[in-house]
Parts: sequence; C-alpha cells; structure tokens
Amino acid sequence: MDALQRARELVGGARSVVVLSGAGISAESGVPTFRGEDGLWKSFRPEQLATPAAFAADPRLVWEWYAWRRERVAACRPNPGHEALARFCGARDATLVTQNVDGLHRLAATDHAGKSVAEAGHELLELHGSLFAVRCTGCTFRRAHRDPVDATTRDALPRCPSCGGLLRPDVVWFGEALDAGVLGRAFEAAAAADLCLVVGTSALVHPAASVPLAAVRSGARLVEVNPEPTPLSSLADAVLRGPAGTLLPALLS
Ligand code: BV8
Ligand code: ZN
Repeated sequence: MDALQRARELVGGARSVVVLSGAGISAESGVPTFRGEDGLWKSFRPEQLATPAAFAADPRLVWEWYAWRRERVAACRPNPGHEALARFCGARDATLVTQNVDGLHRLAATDHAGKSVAEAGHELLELHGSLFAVRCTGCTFRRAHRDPVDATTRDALPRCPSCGGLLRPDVVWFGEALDAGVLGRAFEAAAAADLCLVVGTSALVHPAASVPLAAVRSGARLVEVNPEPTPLSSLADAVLRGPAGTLLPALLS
C-alpha cells in the first residue's frame, strides 16, 4: 500500500486529531518560509530582528521588517491546503495548532464556513501570535491591527492609546515564552489525540516542535506532509513527500 493510502486509512480511523502546521503550508500562497531558499531568515538574521533585544535596540528596523511582511502576507490568500484543512477540522474533533503568524488558517476557516473560527467548530491555536495584532510594551493593551505602519522614523512608530508606550507586533520572539494558556491547550490536544498530522514545518523551533512528540508519546499515530525530511520523519507512520497544496486535499477529502 502506498503512503497516501496508508495515511488516508489513519485519517479515516482517527477519533481525535491534533494538527501542527508551519510556514510550509503557506508557501504555495506566496508567503516566504523561514528557512527555504527564498526564506525570510536568508535576507534577515533572526537574532537581528525576531528578538526582544533587537526591538529594544532598534524598534524602527524591526517594525520595518514586520510592516514589509504584513504587506506581503496581506496580498496572499489561503491555498487548497489551508482550505482542505479548514473543512477537515471544521467537521470533527480536531485542534489546529499553527506556528504561523500569517492568519491564513483563520481566513480559510472563515471563508469555508462563512463563520468565525469558533463557530466553524474547531479550535485554532496560533502559538506564535499574529502579524495582524499589536500589543503595548508598557501596559496590557493589545488589539487586532491591520493599518499600514509607517516605520520610516522612530517617532512615526505606533503608540499605545492608553499609556503612550511603543506598540510591538503581537508575535512571540525567540527567547520569549509562549502564551501559557494557548500552549497548555496544544499539549492537552496532543495528549488526547490518536492521530497527529504535521504539515510544512522543519520541526526545529521549540516548544512548538514538542507538540507532535507529546502526541506520539501518548500513543498517537503520526502523518507528515513535507517535501523535505525533518527530525519528525523517523517517527511518522506515513510520510507524504510533497507540497501541502496538493497532498492535503488528496489526504483529507
Ligand atoms: C522559548 C514568530 C523560553 C515571530 C517565531 C534548543 C532546544 C529547545 C529550544 C531552544 C533551543 N535553542 C534555542 C531554543 C529556544 C528557541 C528555539 O526553539 N530555537 C530553535 C531555532 C532551536 N525557542 C524559543 O525561543 C521560543 N521561546 O523557548 O522561550 C522561555 C520560557 C519561559 C520563559 C521565558 C523564555 C520561542 C520560539 C518562537 C519564535 N518565533 N515566529 C515571527 O514569525 O516573526 S518562530 C518562526 O519559526 C516561525 O513562527 C515559524 O513558524 C517557526 C518554525 O519555522 P517553520 O514554520 O518550521 O518554517 P521553516 O521555514 O523552518 O520550515 C518550512 C518547512 O516547510 C520546511 O520543512 C519545508 O521543507 C516545508 N515546505 C516548503 N514548502 C512546502 C513545505 N511543506 C509543505 N508544502 C509546501 N509547499
Ligand atoms: Zn500601553
């Protein structure tokens, strides 16, 4: 039996599913991945930009990078991989855990069901936050934020309406703790799952990459969708070596 048949059998027989997605699921939507040949980290070094120290040292440069990414992502649409996953998760007990900050899973869930993600019946956990939200560096203020950011001068950077503090992208940077509630729910879903589907992640960033490990430790079967091998490939019961935009519709229909 080929890998797709094996994977379809595992999906068909699963009672509770946890999905972990990474930047690869958005590659076919035109969102650059982190470590690919056109990867974001190629043009910028992570320690230079995606850390609290970098923001403290040069908030204008960090905002310039995020403003550029927002602009690029705002022009992108969910691809058939996001849509197949939204239909699949909306129809059963499935938790979608994503490392992506591009908001495309949220968009796909809304497009597909025409309802909000919550109404669409499945849980979406954005472990690393969202490009389209900001939070204050000086108080607890945070909100959705899609307005273009003028990062040309430090004085033009967005300010908190309640305390005047500098606003920052509401994402989790390297060296920062993830939201304990969101991470807790991801590990709960992993412990309860009998199937873990890992899509489009190099599985290098923790604690996100530990979610599939927790699922396997609790007895879940593992299916990986990725054109490249990753540290999780050796744990997988079925590996689909190819693009999510083609393989997820074939796997989940
Ligand atoms: C923390 C938000 C502690 C910002 C991001 C050693 C062990 C364990 C941990 C560490 C360690 N050394 C350092 C650490 C800590 C660090 C870490 O894991 N570093 C790694 C690099 C080793 N982790 C942290 O700092 C985390 N915090 O540990 O805090 C703490 C605890 C308590 C109190 C205080 C502190 C925070 C990590 C979060 C960082 N933020 N993003 C932003 O986006 O700007 S991470 C960033 O990488 C993105 O979120 C991205 O999603 C994530 C992972 O990358 P991937 O999604 O996997 O993308 P990548 O390009 O790597 O891979 C794409 C894959 O897709 C490839 O495999 C490719 O083959 C495949 N693909 C390509 N095309 C397709 C495809 N697949 C399918 N279809 C296609 N068409
Ligand atoms: Zn504030």
